[in-house]
Amino acid sequence: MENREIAQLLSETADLMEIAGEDGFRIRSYRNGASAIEGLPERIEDILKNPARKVTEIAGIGKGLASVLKEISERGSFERRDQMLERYPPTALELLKIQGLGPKSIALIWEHFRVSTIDGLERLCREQKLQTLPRMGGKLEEKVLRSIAQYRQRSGRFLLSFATQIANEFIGFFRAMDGIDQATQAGSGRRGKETVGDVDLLVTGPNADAALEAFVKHPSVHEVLVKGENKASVKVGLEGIQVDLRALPKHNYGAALQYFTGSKEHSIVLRSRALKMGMTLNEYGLFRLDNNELVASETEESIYAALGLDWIPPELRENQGEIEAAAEHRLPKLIEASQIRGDLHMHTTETDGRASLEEMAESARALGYEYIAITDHSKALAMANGLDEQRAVDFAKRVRDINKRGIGIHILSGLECDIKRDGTMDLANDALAELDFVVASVHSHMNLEAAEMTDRLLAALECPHVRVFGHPTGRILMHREGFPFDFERVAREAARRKVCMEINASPERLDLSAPFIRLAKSHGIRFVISTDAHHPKHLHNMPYGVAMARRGWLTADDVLNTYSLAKLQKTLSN
Ligand code: DGT
Ligand code: CA
Ligand code: CA
Ligand code: ZN
Repeated sequence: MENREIAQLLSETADLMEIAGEDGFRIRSYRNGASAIEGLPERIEDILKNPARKVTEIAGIGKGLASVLKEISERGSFERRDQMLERYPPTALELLKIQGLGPKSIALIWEHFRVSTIDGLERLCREQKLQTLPRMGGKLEEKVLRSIAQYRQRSGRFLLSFATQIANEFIGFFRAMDGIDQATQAGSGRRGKETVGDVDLLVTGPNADAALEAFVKHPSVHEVLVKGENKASVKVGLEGIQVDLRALPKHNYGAALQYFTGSKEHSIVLRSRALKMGMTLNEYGLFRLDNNELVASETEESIYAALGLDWIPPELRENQGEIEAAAEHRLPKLIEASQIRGDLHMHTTETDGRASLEEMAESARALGYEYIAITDHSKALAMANGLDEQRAVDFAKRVRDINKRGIGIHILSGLECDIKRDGTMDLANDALAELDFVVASVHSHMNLEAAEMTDRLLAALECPHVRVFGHPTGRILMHREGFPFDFERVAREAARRKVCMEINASPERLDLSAPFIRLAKSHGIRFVISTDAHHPKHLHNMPYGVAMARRGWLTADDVLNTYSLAKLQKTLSN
């Protein structure tokens, strides 16, 4: 079993225990265990098999969890999970994803109506039976019905980070086989879309057929949906994400890669361009219409070139003007992950982060960064123990001392300052003035009317110390839409005041999305791409933010954290 799957068993069990109203200690230990295991570079199963090792070496795993892990590796489940599954059907877990319903309500609904499915819950709301339960009313029924509709819309999709992880596991597996020349991800994952419906993979090489055979027998495959001569589709892992694999001959790999990368909208325009040029394009190649002669098929570059186009990076293939730009040789030189020199949004144990400043700095240094900004929360986030003015000023001084001493990477003293409901900053100006880097973010009152939210954000931009507008729309993928406001007005004002917009690389946010990035850029905005790390392992999420920037047509020059420290500081002081 992969670490990811083991972690999932633990967190599912914790969810079921929460529904059962069990004590918090055990639940927390399962959840902490799950997150420790997910972040582990080694496989738990390898550690368990090694007599010289103990899983209790891992921070977050005690004796109790160690025996649970042993049991999981032996039989794929553990006693506590089995008990919980006897009490509540696994479908109850799905109800936790409906906004407006907590674990207690789910338990109550199960006890009264024996309902544990989305369809059943929908019926209860329509028949106005939910409101017969204590503390539930007609308003809640309406809210739950809305949440169910939203849930259905987004379900069946997966976060880019999750799909990438699955794709990379298989690609690594194929590349380790003999006789495989290439293994590549195609589809929406290759285009860096923030959520994907399924994972599309291509392999080529003399042993591509063997790769197909090995694919359907891979241990993480739970179900084989289709198995043909040169393609197969399977379901993987407990989440049941679909993975499609195609085994191809080398001579048409480029054509297949182009076809299966999509998007469909991009390919449709490409095909009509081919037709106008007397050619036809399909997954086997580009052919002349008059005599069926093959024009190009082995590489994507040769196909685009034969169509009179520069090669178009996958992230741009959404039929948003990229084909015209490629024809006129004016595609932007997109930013690359290797150009990132620092990370400008992260948290530490001072507030709700899981590691100290020194640990975060060391991990960032190991990534080759030149600088980071530590941006803990401000006091409005009381639950996170946010900084008040005194702590912020003390922190700025501490950072100056650390930089003087030197720890191998430059630290900017930052703050993620809450934007209060009225648009004022959570901390007073004289405290903010002590800091190198203030990110202003909305974390509360997200349900304002658009006009009020716009005024609030415009007011926030008036604070002269704000350098960045953090996770600007507040969206949480597949969970919460961004809050409504007049984005263009705010972008124009931010550009005028030289406030950057953040592209938050946290996989659940990826906020801003590509259309907003392009819109903001058209108003002169510059950007930072930041991980918002709450743990050293989150620093590795940077490429997802870079993918959004690329989808938004950004170059390195548009993104401040590709600059050298000297240039960054100069830009910030202007
Ligand atoms: P997803 O999986 O929903 O996130 O989106 P994609 O883009 O990965 O779509 P998917 O997996 O259905 O198909 C992969 C690619 O294959 C798609 O981007 C373009 C190509 N493709 C699939 N079906 C069609 C089709 O009916 N027409 C054309 N032109 N291309 C298709
Ligand atoms: Ca796909
Ligand atoms: Ca597919
Ligand atoms: Zn935040």
